[in-house]
Amino acid sequence: MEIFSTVCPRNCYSTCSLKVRVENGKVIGIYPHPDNLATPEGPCIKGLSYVERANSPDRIKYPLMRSSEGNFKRINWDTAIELIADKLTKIKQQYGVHAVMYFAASGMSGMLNSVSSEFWRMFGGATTTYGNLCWPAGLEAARLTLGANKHNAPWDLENAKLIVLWGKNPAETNIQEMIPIEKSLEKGGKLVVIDPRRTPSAERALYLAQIRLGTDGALALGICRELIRNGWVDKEFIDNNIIGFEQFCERTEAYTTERVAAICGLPEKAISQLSELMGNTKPMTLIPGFGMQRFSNGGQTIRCLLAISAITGNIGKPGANWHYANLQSYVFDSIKEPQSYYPGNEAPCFRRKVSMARLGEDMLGLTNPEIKMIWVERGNPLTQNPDIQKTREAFRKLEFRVVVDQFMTDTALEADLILPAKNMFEQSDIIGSYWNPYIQLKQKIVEPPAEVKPETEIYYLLANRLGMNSDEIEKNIPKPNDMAIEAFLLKHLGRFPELSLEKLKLGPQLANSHQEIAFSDMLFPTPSGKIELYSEQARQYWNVDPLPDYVPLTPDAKYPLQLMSPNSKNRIHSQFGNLKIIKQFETEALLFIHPKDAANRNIPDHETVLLFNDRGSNEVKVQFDFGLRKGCVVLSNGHWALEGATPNFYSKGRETDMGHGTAFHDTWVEIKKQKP
Ligand SMILES: Nc1nc2c(c(=O)[nH]1)N[C@H]1C(S)=C(S)[C@@H](COP(=O)(O)OP(=O)(O)OC[C@H]3O[C@@H](n4cnc5c(=O)[nH]c(N)nc54)[C@H](O)[C@@H]3O)O[C@H]1N2
Ligand SMILES: Nc1nc2c(c(=O)[nH]1)N[C@H]1C(S)=C(S)[C@@H](COP(=O)(O)OP(=O)(O)OC[C@H]3O[C@@H](n4cnc5c(=O)[nH]c(N)nc54)[C@H](O)[C@@H]3O)O[C@H]1N2
Ligand SMILES: [Mo]
Repeated sequence: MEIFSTVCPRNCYSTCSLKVRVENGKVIGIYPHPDNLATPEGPCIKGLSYVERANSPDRIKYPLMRSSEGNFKRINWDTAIELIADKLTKIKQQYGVHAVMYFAASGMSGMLNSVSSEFWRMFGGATTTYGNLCWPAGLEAARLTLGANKHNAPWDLENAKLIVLWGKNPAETNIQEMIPIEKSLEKGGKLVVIDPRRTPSAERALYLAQIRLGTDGALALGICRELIRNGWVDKEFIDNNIIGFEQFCERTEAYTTERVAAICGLPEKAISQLSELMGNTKPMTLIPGFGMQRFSNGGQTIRCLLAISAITGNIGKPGANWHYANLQSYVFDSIKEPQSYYPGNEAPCFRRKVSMARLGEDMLGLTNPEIKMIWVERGNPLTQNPDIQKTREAFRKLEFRVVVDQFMTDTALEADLILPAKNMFEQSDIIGSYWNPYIQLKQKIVEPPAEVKPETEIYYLLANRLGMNSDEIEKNIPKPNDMAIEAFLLKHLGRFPELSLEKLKLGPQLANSHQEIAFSDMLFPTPSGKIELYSEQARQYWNVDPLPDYVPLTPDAKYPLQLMSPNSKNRIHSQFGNLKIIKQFETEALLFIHPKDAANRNIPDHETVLLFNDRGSNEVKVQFDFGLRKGCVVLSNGHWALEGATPNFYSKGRETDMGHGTAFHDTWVEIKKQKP
């Protein structure tokens, strides 16, 4: 029996450090790792379920080929590599490299993921994606305003006297954050939640504002107007650190309490009370979530919220900061940052790209050459990308589809060839985080089962089979052995000479450059060197108003209910839901609805209804929720299309106003009884 230190590599704020017990080459126990000050109490139920997941009989363990009857048949690696090499060569010769599409998403993070892009670059290029399903509207909004995305260390939250959870639900999506929130409350701090749902995060809140979806920009501008009118702003901080304050004051004038109340569907008193709290309780930490920026107006909304933190001087101090994303240890996956999509910043061989948000539509629209083949890894686009019917249509038009995954997902089921993917215990990698500040080693602690191979090895075999230049292979793709992987990791750690693999094997490490209190030096790397409430770049790059602005959504008159699809407690997107332990907590997909909205349609609780709009229709069971704002319904994302329940049957392929994010929540639907 041995205990190893490692880290959860899922796309999740917490990025928990873990201790893992291994016996006879099997993972048999998961425990807390006390050295991580941000995640001292151990992981969530998903983290604990790794014992089942790692040893699951449902794992794909061999290359699988679709037979002419449509079933999958086991083939050996030689045949699989030969087949892929043959397809790649023929398609490249006949149509050119851009007829091949490389698609990767966020199923597994780590530094080694860059090997995949290197392979496709060495191939001569490929069509790939730009943008992101997750957080880029907010990232870009904060980058335009503050110049960088970073926040105080998670444990600093206990120093806040006021915490505002604005469209974030950490009790489910970042459970470790609830620890410093509780500590702040114990010390007399106050918690405010702004969310159309009464989430578990709101249980201890002093105030819950159940705002109308997509109207947060107006609320923030209304609050700013009150702050300015009452003199509850930090004059000295503004004079020293902000540009555009005068113009911003003018912008807020139209957002009277009365008007904002009507736009947001809140009582007028709520706006004055929130303003008074935010203007007079210091220090304040404002925590905007990622859910709120999944709208066509998401980026500008986030800029409106950030103005509250800025004009009250709640930036760069203990207990006071803008807590969106902390990229201080997030140094390895630059592909996710919006700047990498700016014209001129991309590698020329990848210049042909399709929007992550409009995947299906864009793939179908490409000509000269049309896409003939796709390679999918670390992603499940037929569950997680919007407008699944379109994406499916685009997939089905292709000649050849390769999917690398651990399980038989919606996307794997559409493949011609499935390659088995390693899991987090089967290959070492370096993991950053977007919340906790540590750099961590995800250690290889067991051998991959049966014929599972990590992507780096698959690419190594393919590169050799394709006869790529051996010096290039040597330089860019680590050989398939543990020493070569460690050497690769060490080489790429180069900019952190203070970190060694030996140190990282013991547990999480902080880089020397880590700033516990972000922006405490008052250095803002914007063009002006100040906080830019007025941003010329906002206009230049995204053609939006240079000032923060509220832009109303355009509802769909045919479908009166707005569909929200937040993240769920017991899954990470489309992962974990297939495990027995998770099924105990979530037996089936449920559509949450306010009882009044249901009564208006004569629908009783627990009834199976038809959920529909122009893009799709499916049966789903309703669950009454008195804590939900009327006019919206909730179906969490990550349910498999196979089970008929993914919200992405209904979402449109639409980008956010900045950052090339995905406007999942600009979705309207209707429900009706199956049997009238
Ligand atoms: N358990 C679990 N944890 C996760 C994940 C997971 O899938 N499961 N995923 C990880 C990832 S990749 C992400 S992006 C994060 C996201 O986690 P969060 O930042 O918490 O984002 P969401 O769950 O999308 O939405 C958060 C809240 O926003 C609210 N909301 C929706 N629309 C609006 C609006 O118009 N105004 C306001 N004020 N609120 C609104 C929703 O009701 C929801 O409660 O979680 C990470 N952590
Ligand atoms: N309607 C709606 N849709 C949403 C959202 C929403 O709020 N509403 N949220 C969006 C957000 S925030 C995100 S981040 C995305 C997430 O969507 P995706 O990025 O697609 O992430 P996951 O579903 O977590 O994982 C994708 C796949 O990666 C596989 N995988 C895990 N590890 C490995 C590995 O090492 N190698 C390989 N090859 N595969 C591996 C998993 O088995 C899984 O099938 O979903 C988005 N979709
Ligand atoms: Mo995400």
